Amino acid sequence: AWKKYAAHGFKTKEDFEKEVVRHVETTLARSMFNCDEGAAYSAASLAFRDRLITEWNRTQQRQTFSDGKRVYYLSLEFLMGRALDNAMLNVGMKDVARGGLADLGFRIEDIIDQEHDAALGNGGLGRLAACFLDSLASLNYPAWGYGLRYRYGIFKQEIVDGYQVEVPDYWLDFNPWEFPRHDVTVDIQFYGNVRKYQDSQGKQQVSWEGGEIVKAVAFDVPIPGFDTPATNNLRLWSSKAASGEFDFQKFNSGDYESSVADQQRAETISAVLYPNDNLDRGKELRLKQQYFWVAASLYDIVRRFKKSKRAWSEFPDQVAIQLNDTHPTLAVVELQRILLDLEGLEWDEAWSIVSQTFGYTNHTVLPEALEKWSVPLFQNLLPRHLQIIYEINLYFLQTVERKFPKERDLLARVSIIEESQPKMVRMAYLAIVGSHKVNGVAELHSDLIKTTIFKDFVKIFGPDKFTNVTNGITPRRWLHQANPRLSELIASKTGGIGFLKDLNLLNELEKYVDDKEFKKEWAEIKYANKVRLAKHIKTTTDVTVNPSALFDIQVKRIHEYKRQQMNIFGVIHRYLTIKNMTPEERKKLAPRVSIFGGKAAPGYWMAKTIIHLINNVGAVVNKDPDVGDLLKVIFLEDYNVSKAEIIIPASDISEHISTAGTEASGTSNMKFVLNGGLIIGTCDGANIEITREIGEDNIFLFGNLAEDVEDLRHSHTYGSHTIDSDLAKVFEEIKKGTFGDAGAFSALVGAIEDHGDYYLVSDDFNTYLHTQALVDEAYKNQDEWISKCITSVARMGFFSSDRCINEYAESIWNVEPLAPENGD
Ligand code: 26Y
Repeated sequence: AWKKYAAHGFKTKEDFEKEVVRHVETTLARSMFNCDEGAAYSAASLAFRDRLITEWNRTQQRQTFSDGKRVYYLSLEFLMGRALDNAMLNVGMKDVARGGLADLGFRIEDIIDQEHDAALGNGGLGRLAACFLDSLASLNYPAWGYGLRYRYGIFKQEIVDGYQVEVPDYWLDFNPWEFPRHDVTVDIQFYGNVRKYQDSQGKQQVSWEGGEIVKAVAFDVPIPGFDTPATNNLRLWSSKAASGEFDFQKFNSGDYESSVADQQRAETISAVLYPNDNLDRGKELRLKQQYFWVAASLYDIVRRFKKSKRAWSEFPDQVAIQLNDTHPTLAVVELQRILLDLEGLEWDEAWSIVSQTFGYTNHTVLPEALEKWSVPLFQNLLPRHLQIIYEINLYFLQTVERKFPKERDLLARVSIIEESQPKMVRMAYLAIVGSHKVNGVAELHSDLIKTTIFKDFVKIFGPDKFTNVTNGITPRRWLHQANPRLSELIASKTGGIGFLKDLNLLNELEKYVDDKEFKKEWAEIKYANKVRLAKHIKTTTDVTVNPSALFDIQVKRIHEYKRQQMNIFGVIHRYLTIKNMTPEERKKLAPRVSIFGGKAAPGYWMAKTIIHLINNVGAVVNKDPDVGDLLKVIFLEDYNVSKAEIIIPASDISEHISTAGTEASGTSNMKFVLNGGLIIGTCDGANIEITREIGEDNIFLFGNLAEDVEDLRHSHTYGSHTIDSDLAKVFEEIKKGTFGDAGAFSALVGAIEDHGDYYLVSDDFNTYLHTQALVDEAYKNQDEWISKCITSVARMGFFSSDRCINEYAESIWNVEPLAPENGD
C-alpha cells in the first residue's frame, strides 16, 4: 500500500524500462543494441538502487527528527547474498520489473542470475546478521549495521580431483548496491605510545601519540524493508592510506616503490575476510581489522550522538550497540577511551555509560573458537587500550574479591587476563564485563553457557544478566524469494502475503493437512524444486539424479563437530548394504540422493579430508551399475547463499547431526523445515525447539544427549573404546582402498579409532543408521510424509527473525519501532 506514496522512481513497467534504458545509455555508457544480460543486470539494479536511496534518505531524516534510540549491530560478517531479487520483492515491484525486462527481451531469472553474491561472511553468524538487517528494516526499527568492506569475500571453492581448491572472490569490479561516501572518513591510529601528563589545571591527562594512521572510508548499502518504505543502512568501512595517494616525501627522495607499498599496506586491512569459522588463529592483521572497524564505527556513532547536544549520561538512552560475538569487543574499550581521554569523563561515570550501552551475543561453546589476543601483540598495536583493559580488569577483580573474599581461585578463573606464557586477553570475559546483557542463540546453548564456560560470571553478576534469544531467519528470502511457488500456495490459503510479516499466520495451514487437492499441489511444488536442483546437479557435476528419489541434504561449513564424516560413513554403509542385496531386495529400497555442500577453512586439514572422501565415494558409487538409481552421492561445489536458495527448497530430508551440545543453534535447520523438508538431527541447538514447535512425530531425532557427552568422552580416554560394528565394516572398506588411497583417510579414521573419538561418531552411529532406516520407511508413505511436512511448516512461525528481533528490542535494546508516516 505504501508504494503509491513513494515520491520518486518508477511505478509502471514502462517507467521501469525508461530507467533501465537511461542507465544503460548514460551510467554504463553503452547502447541498447549491445546490452547483454550483464549490462541489463547492472542497469536494473541501478534503477532499484535509485529508488531505494530516495526512501533511505527519508528514513534517515525521520529517524533524526524523531530523535529516538537507535540500534547499532556490529558484525565482522554480513553474508548478504544477492540484492536485486530481494530488493524487487521487498519493495513489491518484481512483477513490474519482470514485465519491463521482458519488453526489453530478457528473462528476469537470467538477469537475477548475473549477480555476484555479496559473500562477506563464513556461515551462520554472518547470515544471521543479514537476516537481522532484513527484519530490523521490515519492522521499522531505527537500526544500522556496521561492518568491513572486504575486497575479497569468502573464497570461491573449486573441486579439483576431489580436493577443495580455494580461489579468491574478487567481487567489487562493479557493485551497484554500494554508495561510496568519500566525504565520510575517519583517521584510525595504530601502534605509538602513551604519554601521561598534568594539564595547566593540574588534571591528569593521557595522550596516545605517534604510530601510524590509516583512513577509513564509508560505503553505504541500502537495506530495504519488506512492505514498508523504511530503508535502513549498512555501513561498511574500507581502508586506505591516510596521506591520500602516497607519501610525497618518499616519492621526492626517489623511493617511489616504498611509498606505493605503504599505500598497499593500508589497504590490506580491509582486503580479505578471514575464512575460519569457529576457529581462532590470533593473527595480528585480524586484530587490526577489528580495531579499524570498531574505531571507525564508534567515531560515527559518537559523532551522531553529539549532534543532539545531550548530556553524556543520556548516551545509553540513545544508543544500543550489539556485539555479534566477541569480534567487536574492542568497542567496549574504545568507548571507554573516548569518554575518558577525549571527553574528560571520570572513570566510573564513563564505565557506567559503556556497560549500559553494550549487549554481547555468544555463538559458540567450542574452546578453539573463543578469541584470545596475546598481551605483547596488544601492547604493540594498541598500547592505550591494553592499559584500559588492565584497569577494567582491576576494578572488576576488586568487586569480585569484595563479594567472594575467600575464593582465591575464582579471581584467576575470571580474570580478563589469562596468566599464561605469553599472557592473553580473554575477549569473551571482557565482553561480559563490558555489557549489560549476554545472550546465547538457542535455549540449550544459553543454558550451556551459563553452566559451563560462563558459570563463574553467573555467580558474580547474577542470572538476570544472562538470557536467551533463539535465532530466526527471514521468511522473505528463505521462503518468498527461494520458493516462490510455495509462498504463493501458502498465500492462497492464509489470506494473502500477510504471513510474510506475521509468520504465525502459517498456523492456518493445519486446516489443509488432509486436503487432497492442497497436498497434490504441495507435492508438485516440491517435485518441481527437486527438478530444478537436479538440473543444477547435472550442469555442475554431470551426474544424472532421479528427482523422485529421496533427496538427503547436508549443506553447511565442513567441521568435525557438524559430523559430515558420520553422514558419509552412513552413505558407505548404505552402499555396502546395496552391494550385498539380491535384485529383489533392491527393488524394495527407497532410492536416495545424498547431497553435500560446504567449504572447509583452508588450513583445516581434517575438514578437507572429509570433502575428499565424499568426492571419492561419489566417484565409486555413482558409476557402479549394481547401484543405479538407488544411491547417488553428490558434492555441490561452492555452497553459498544463492545456491542455498536453490538447494534448500529441494530437500526431502536434511541433516543437522552435530555432537549434542556443540552446535549453538543452527539456522539452516529452520530454513529446511520452512520449505517443507523434514529433518534428521541430534538433540542440539535449535533442533530442540523446532521439535517442541512442530511435534516429535515430525522430526527424526537420534543420538546421545548433551548431558552425557562428557562422560562418554571420559570413557573413551580412560575406559575401553570399541568401535561400533557397522562403522568398523565401513572403516575396513576404506582401508581396503575401495575409495582410493587409504592413506589419505587414515587421520580421519584414526581420530575415531585411536584418538578418543572426540565427536562421538562411533557412539551415535548405530542410532544414526537405525533412524535413517526409519526415514526410508516413512518416505514410502508419501501421503503421510506430506502431512508431516505441512504440519511442520504450519508450526514454524516462531522461527521468524522478526520474532527474534522483537525479543532483542524488548529485552536487550529497549528500543521501539518508528511508527510509519501518516498514510504509509
Ligand atoms: C574467532 C573467529 C575466527 C571466528 C569466526 C567466525 C569464530 C566464529 C565464527 C563463526 C561462528 C558461527 O558462524 N557460529 C554459528 O552462529 C550461528 C548463528 O548464531 C549458529 O546458528 C551456529 O550454531 C554457530 O555455529
